[in-house]
Amino acid sequence: MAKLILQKPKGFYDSFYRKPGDKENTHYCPGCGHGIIHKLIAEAIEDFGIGDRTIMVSPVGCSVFVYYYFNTGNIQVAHGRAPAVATGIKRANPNSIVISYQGDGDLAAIGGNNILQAANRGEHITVFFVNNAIYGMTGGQLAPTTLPGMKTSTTPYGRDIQNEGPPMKVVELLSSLDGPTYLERTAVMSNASIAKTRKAIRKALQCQIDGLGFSMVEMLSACNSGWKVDPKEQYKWMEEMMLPTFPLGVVKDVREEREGWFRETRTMTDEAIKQELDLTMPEPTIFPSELKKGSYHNPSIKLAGFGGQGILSAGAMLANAGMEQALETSWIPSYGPEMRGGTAYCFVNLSNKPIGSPTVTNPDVLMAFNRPSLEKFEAEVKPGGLLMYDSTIIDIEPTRKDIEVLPVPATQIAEDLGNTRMANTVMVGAYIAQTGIMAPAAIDQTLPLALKRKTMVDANKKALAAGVDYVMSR
Ligand SMILES: Cc1ncc(C[n+]2csc(CCOP(=O)(O)OP(=O)(O)O)c2C)c(N)n1
Ligand code: SF4
Ligand SMILES: [Mg+2]
Repeated sequence: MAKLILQKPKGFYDSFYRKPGDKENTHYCPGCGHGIIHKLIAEAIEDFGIGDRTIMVSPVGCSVFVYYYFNTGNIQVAHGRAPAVATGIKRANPNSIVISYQGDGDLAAIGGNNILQAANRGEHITVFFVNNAIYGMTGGQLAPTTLPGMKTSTTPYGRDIQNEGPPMKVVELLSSLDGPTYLERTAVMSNASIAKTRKAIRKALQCQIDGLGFSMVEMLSACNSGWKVDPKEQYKWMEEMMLPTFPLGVVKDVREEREGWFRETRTMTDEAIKQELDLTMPEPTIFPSELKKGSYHNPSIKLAGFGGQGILSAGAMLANAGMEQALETSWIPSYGPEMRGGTAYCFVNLSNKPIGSPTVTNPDVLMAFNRPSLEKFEAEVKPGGLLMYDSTIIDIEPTRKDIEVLPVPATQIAEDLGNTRMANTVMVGAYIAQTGIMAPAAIDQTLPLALKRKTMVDANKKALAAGVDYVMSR
């Protein structure tokens, strides 16, 4: 009897450690085509032995979390921009294998011109295009690939081709360009079609490995949630609804006619770049504060709270001042799906060395502005790190013993100054005083950049000073 092997391919992480909650299963709806397609790609990455040089570019759409799953380099990009980012990665690292993974809303609607231009340039990237004929993630709106007569939340009477035009046939469209090398449309709906998709995925990747140019597989894929179809009926639905509009098969394959080539990169020293750009950069003055107390160098900082508490502005205060001090800095707001629940996060890095990744998973410093953030992120702080929290509004205490904990009654201090909304600035003041990472003057100078309301600059300078005073007088 055949043995069933329940094991993840090595192209996946053994455990999806980035994913909140369940680390074993994907976040997709049962029956969703994305999960099957992920597995086929992960298996190919393992079999080709390219995991250590593959970079997956995740789109916006249900597959926004591609980076939860693939044990490769990962980057998540703005809606529709995956081919542009993939182009940059590939050109800077010609030996890498760059995969742009995109849905039909992402690729054919908002990113329509991006894919057209990348294909036309014949970029040496591989695009896996998941066509489920709908915007799955946002609740089932019309996509360029939605089928005639198909009901969506934005076409409740069905797609009317006199109104919305006929479905866009992307591989056929791209085949009219000279750029692409290999274009195929497959489906993910039966064992035979999955086997063909598996083969096409491998052909497309091989095309890139051999330096032959742009390759793309369009995969028809089920979205029973978006279609409002019983999962048991989804493959019948695909056969009846999708196949007449989207014929399967190879649409263009000129691999035999093309010769492989790899772009050369030019490596330049920092000095040469400065000379070429005629830049006279100030030498970094590293952590020049007179308030310097401890060893808090090169921190990765997570700021977390509710939307409206000025989390992003607090991060911007630190990042702007860091730039002013000629430090390497990064600032990334993060309010993705949590936006609906009103949570806002911000990641900041300040460093005297180049910053590898701007995301902050395990921060050196956590600034928690509300109780859910403290509860959620306390465990993530690096041992020996610093946890600051607004003790006016957080009514619990952190439990970790291996980190430094600094309660700051930021909201109370801000209220005493006449405006509780400046609690964020008080916290920044407390932070720079506690760590000595930069002088208050550095933040003062750049405050107008971080604040939306310029009339609030003077008041915020006072709030900053009050935060500093709070720490210095402890
Ligand atoms: C700039 C921008 N515009 C709109 C959105 C909202 N949005 C999120 S996902 C999505 C469509 C995704 O559809 P698709 O690419 O087909 O992916 P699927 O979920 O179907 O796999 C849209 C419009 C956004 N996140 N960003
Ligand atoms: S909404 Fe559709 S595309 Fe998104 S996970 Fe569910 S089935 Fe998949
Ligand atoms: Mg879609």
